[in-house]
Amino acid sequence: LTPGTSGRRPDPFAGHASPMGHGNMVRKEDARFLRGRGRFVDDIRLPGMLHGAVLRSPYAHARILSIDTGGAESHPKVRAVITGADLERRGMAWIPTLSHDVAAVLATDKVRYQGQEVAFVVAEDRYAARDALSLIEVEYEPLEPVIDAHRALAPDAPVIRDEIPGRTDNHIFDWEAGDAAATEAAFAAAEHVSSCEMLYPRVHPAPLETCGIVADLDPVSGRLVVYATAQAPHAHRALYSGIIGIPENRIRIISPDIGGGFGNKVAIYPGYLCAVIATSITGAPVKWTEDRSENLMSTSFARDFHMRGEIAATRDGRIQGLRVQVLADHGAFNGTSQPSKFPAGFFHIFTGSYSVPAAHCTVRGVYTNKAPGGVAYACSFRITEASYLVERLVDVLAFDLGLDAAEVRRRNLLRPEQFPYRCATGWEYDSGDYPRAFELALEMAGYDELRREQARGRRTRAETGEGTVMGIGLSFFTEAVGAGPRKDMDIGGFGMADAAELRVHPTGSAELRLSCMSQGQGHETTFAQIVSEELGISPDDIEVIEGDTDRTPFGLGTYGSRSTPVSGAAAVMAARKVRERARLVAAAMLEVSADDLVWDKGRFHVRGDRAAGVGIGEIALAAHSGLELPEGVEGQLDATCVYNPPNLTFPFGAYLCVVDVDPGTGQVTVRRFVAVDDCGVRINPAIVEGQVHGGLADGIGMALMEVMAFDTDGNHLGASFMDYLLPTSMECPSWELGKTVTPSPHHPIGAKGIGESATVGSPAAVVNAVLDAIGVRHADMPLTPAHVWSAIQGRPLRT
Ligand code: MCN
Ligand code: CUM
Repeated sequence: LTPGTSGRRPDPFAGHASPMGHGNMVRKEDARFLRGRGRFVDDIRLPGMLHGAVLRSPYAHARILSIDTGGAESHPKVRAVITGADLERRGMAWIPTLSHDVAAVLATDKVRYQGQEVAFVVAEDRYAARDALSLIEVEYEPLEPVIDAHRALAPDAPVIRDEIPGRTDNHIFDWEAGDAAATEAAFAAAEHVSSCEMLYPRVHPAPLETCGIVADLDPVSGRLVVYATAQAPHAHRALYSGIIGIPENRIRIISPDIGGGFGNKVAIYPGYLCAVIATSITGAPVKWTEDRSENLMSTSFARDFHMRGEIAATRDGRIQGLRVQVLADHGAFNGTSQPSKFPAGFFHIFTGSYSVPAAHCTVRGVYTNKAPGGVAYACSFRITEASYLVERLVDVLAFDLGLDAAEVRRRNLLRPEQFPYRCATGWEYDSGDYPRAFELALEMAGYDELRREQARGRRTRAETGEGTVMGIGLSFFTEAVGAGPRKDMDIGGFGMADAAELRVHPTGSAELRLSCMSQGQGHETTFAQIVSEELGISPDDIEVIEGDTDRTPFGLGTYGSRSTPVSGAAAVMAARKVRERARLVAAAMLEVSADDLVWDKGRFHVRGDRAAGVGIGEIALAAHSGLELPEGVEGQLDATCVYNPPNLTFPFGAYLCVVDVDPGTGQVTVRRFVAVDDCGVRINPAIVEGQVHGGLADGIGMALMEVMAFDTDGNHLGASFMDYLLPTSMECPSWELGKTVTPSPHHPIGAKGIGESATVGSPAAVVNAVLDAIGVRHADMPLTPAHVWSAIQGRPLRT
């Protein structure tokens, strides 16, 4: 990491190297991260800055009888105390969500989940703000909480959202996809039907950096500057403007470095709005930073899908139909951040990677006394749930028919000639060679030998009653990332296109301004590589600018692994526009026709005469010089592209997990994990592998230890990392990665997204492996030792 060197290192993929020029260059951003020089929201300190703290509800469901803020207000360091009543007077106690609902900013009538925001204290320092919280007296009348999603629908269940006139139940929406009649017919005609109830438990993205904000309203200019952990700065600006009524041109959102997002930092949280209101009340900048418990208890959770899946097949395991009913626990407000027309996200891609003639799903959303959210944690808008469902069902089918799980997959995987493939629920998969990736994973793992080892182990155990049991779990996933075509999807009314602005400076260095936002994915490196590949400028000389609405063009930000599919494509197209301008400038420089020029790695030369040429650096200088340019050719070298993707990209992968289970204790050890990913053309293979490593660790976490559990009173049982367990290197094996490359036909460089693939694909492989080891048909995640042990005893625990 010597400053000024290109940071290139030997390519471990030499032989099948990345088609992109600078392949595995080390991440530019690591020079500051590894030296502790990252700049995160909590590092922002403005002169005269005050600190906010949130008073939260101890109850899951209670009526607020009174709030007395007198004690807190008389604290010598407290500058302001804000309650729901204050917000009500400003018309801001409730705000619209992206899912056609409203959510409370500070509770007025009732609290609806434990940890809900009740009041906001602003003080001279963080300690005083926290101390003053205990001086606020709130009188609550506890109400019966609704914690179980099934109970939410009972006729006598308490109505959580009784502030909505005429509301008499906790039902939010019913949604369906696919062809019900065709699916019914497929099931009626099927030789075999397997079904299974399964829960994808509530989990949390749990980034190491919690959410935070510094809001600074200049009372003279009326300009609001917000530093925040925002995955989508431009979307945030538009939403703030709509909510607080300051025109967008007077709001600047700055996302500095983000210490992990994983979907947790897409939404606008009450603490942010309170900080904005607090700066307007006090005239001083206000910082609010969540602590760990606040993050785990109150911000976007993920999953909580109760699914009943059915699979119809022939006796030899050929799938004829898939059917699923979902009960979706959305918490107290429907606050999922996803394309507006999709109340269950992209769950309807649940036919997965298989040729399934008929499919149908229904999703029913309900309110419960839990935090809102639902779409987070590398979920690709609920493809995590969809992928888990189908991969579990295929294993259940194999179990019921007494077939090998690999063989059942082999019989049903989409074949290359079926692409582009329109699945039974309407998605058009862009490209894929599934059997190749699948066979590669089996070969890397030595599948047949593993099965033989398993058989030997079972015999030994039957004879001696001793030893661990080994299991092999498979999954094959299809992702849909890069939302999305404007005609098909929008978020809060905004079409999902993103822009890139590229400027090549006179001396040949460049800057690329993007609307997406890295949270650790390495955009400063990979987007520079994209432009470098198109223009021949060294990636070290290309500055990637993100996360500042004053310095970047409009776009909807980073989630759903859309940066490469959308902003990446925009960057390519902007660079190609610059190249075309450069061609005209080069033609003027060389006094030849532009048509006679040939582009060769950063240089135009005259056809047939390699020596007669000019490099991109010389062209850049000339473009800014007094050179006479032809009529209609603008000087300078810059371009903008707003990219509206024609389709999503469909990365896929084949995963195989080997576990050893101690039947005496239920302890699971992940022995091996083979992951073959295909995300089309890889821009930076090392970064892609890093993304996969992270997602595989996520999968082990969710499959074996992560869960946000509640007691019957609605108390959150996982409000710290002592209780909400995250996987560490101790639980992870040394990953064995493989790849195939099937370019996306519609992306300008054939790249597909990768950021969430492994999180989507891996949980099923781990669960399938554990259940294979213990010979149990189904048990829900997380497969903690207690769950595994109970499942072995024939009494699976519910989460
Ligand atoms: N990349 C590549 N070649 C490809 C595809 C991607 O080199 N064919 C590179 C990209 O250039 C980028 C990275 O891989 O540097 C991820 O790209 P992409 O798949 O486009 O995903 P995004 O950049 O849009 O990231 C979002 C995705 C999501 S939605 C979650 S959630 C998640 C994830 O990324 N959160 C993360 N990975 C994360 N990784 C880290 N370290 N931190 C998070 O918060
Ligand atoms: Cu669903 S988590 Mo990511 O899309 O930010």
